[in-house]
Amino acid sequence: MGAQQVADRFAELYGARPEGVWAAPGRVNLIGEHTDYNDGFVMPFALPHQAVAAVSRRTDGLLRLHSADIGGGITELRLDDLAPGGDHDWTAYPAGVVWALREAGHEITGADVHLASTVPTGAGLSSSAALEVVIALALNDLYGLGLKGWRLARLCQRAENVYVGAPTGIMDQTASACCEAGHALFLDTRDLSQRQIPFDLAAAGLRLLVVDTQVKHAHSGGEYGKRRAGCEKGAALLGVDALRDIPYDGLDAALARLGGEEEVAPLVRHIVTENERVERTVALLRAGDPRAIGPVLTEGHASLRDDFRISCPELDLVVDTALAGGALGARMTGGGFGGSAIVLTEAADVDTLTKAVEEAFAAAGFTAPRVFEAVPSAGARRLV
Ligand code: GAF
Repeated sequence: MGAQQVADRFAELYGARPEGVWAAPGRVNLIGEHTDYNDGFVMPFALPHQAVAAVSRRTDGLLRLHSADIGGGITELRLDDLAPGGDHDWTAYPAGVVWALREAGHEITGADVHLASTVPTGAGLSSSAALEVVIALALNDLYGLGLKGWRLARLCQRAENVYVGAPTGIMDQTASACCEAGHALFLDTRDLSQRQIPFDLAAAGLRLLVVDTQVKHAHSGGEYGKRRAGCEKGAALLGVDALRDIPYDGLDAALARLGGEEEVAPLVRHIVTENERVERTVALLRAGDPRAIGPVLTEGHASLRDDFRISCPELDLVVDTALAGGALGARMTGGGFGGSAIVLTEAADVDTLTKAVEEAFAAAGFTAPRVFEAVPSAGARRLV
């Protein structure tokens, strides 16, 4: 989606050129799933797919929103009427950001917005975080708010948690705001410290496929919240602030203490082992051995399927088919209950694996998946 095209459409809609055009990407999470609300480690990278927003300020307290992707005209909202709760459509993401900014004391007097996004929705690739971050960055720049990186991400997370009502962690917004091309972002969600880890798949002769199963999911639904509550219960039973505080070599003792807690114990096991998998992945990439992360990704899938119980038949079929076809590793990515899986493969095997997954879906009677290569791309930025 070109900046010029989005700016031109803005001019048609609002009768003047926009003050600027911004972009914020969706993400793939390489490893570190559901660890972000447990103060743990995550390792996403940005997709080339992005939300692009043309934006101008207003002075009359109105927020006007238009999307190229969703039918309908301009939605006009009064800033003073913005409030969490209620039924929400796509406008809740940009409106929630404006609400969160104003609630944090930033002076916003209105905006005209035209948005266009290439991030697939409901695919576990953070289309909503991309919408939030692109609006936050545009308003930050136009209103000179001085917000950057994780501070911007925190406000977007607040919009999602409180305004939209989805109890998600900080990973997606931070990925969209902070990722860099050619790198994965190693993020400690406890103190939000970050390290950019070089992740140049092409140079290593590798590819990472994203397989969107087309099974739609939403985190405002109950299952995500139940997992989060289960993790918080685990931490409370173990007497720690967050499951991050259980070291990998203390896992057996922790599980022994949770003896009768059949619901909670597997959740604890997933979080503790997943944090260790993120650290192992970072170490392998730093050692220049990207092929070796394959089995770590696959272990992560088994843990999400068996302990965290958030996979689904379509995601499992991608992983099983890819591994049977010689992939180096595969796992579901994102919040789960549908969405996408990732497959790490030798470049030469891309076509064979893609065909194998498509055929397996057809044989199982599933909707045809959408398969594409993910290249670690740039984070949010001003385009014009
Ligand atoms: C979703 C959430 F938005 C993230 O915060 C994270 O918890 C992820 O699911 C699972 O790792 O994308």
